[in-house]
Amino acid sequence: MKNLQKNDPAAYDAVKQELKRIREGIELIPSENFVSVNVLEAMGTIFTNKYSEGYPQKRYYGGNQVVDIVEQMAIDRAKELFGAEHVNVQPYSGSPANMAVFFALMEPGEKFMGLDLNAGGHLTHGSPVNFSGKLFHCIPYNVKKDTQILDMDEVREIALREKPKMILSGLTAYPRKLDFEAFQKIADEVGAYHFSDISHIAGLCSAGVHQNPVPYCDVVTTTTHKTLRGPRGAMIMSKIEDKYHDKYHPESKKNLAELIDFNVFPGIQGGPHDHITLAKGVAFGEALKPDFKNYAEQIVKNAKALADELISQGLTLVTGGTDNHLMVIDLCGNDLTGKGKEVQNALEKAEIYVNKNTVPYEPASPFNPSGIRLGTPAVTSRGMTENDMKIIAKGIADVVKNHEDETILNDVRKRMQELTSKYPLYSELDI
Ligand code: DSN
Repeated sequence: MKNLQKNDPAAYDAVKQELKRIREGIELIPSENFVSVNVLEAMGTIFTNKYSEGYPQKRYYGGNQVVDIVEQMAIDRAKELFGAEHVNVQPYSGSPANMAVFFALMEPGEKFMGLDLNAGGHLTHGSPVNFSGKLFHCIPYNVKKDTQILDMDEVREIALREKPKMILSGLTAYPRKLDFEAFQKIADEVGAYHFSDISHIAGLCSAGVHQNPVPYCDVVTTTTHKTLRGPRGAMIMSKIEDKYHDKYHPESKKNLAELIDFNVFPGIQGGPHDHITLAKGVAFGEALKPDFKNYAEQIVKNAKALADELISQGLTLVTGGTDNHLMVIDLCGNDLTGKGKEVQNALEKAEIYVNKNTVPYEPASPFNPSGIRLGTPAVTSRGMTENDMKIIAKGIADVVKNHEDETILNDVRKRMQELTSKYPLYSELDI
């Protein structure tokens, strides 16, 4: 970064500070990861200059012959990775991807089902403060109060009663596996579209460590920057044919793939970010390599090791553990109800990065919730394994139990720095 260093020292200094932070700290926010230097390089290319509204071979601007190759490469690799019939790689991020799907499948005011936000759903799965809950009629489904686990019989009962036009399966803070086949059966029974948002677990799904929803669903969205370890962005995968064309879109001449594309552009977006499309293709290429399967398996092994040790250290986890890459500490179990923000800040002082989160049937508020969400994609990318998770879990437990004791926070910080010093991060970068 010699040019930035010379010409904009303030910007260069910010990059250096952030590099120091991520090198020293323990990154446990489950939606974050460390992309490869190949992906970083792809994001910093001259493709950022181009405008390419439209799709390969059908553009509104000239000079897109190379961009067409780039976009088609990303599409082809994504199709191979997930076994998808159709892929749109243009969504800027997860929320616009989900918005395009809503607009493709639903009319304002129509009914759909999504997982309750406090139980681990996403804002775009029907929260009243989001477009999905404002423009459409969300019937939330929830986890069981006693087990905090999804009950598919209950999901089915709601679907039979409410007859939604769409059922949305997906998660951002639910630590167990989703049974996409069961969701599909329910959707079939009530004649609803099945739309799945696998933003968090896409890397696990592509590697066969979690059931892949693509064979079952009408539409699947994912961000590309979480377990999939690509650039910030998203994509939409779908079937080509619209199974409910005659029932829901009798006037339309478009199949499902065309409906999705039309609702991304011109529906809600303008020009795609071609430098990011290149980086998506690079990341999909990496995820197609055999090593990525080992990586995905290690994410889950690390999550289990972290969860087991947190429990051994006396902490309570939502649902009692994890099957995927994430877990949620239920602070109510340690008399810290509504103290998620304080605990998050204390962990940050110890250079352990997590995010405060609601717990199912949250007794406090979303601003001062009772949970801490954490996960293992980023620490696994650094090469950490199960023994390291034990050290981290002990550090987390010490902070949770002593979150106002600066001496202990300082001691944990030193232990975490000692651990991270053994796992160099981005040493290839010349910064
Ligand atoms: N903000 C993301 C997450 O952290 O899960 C979801 O969009």
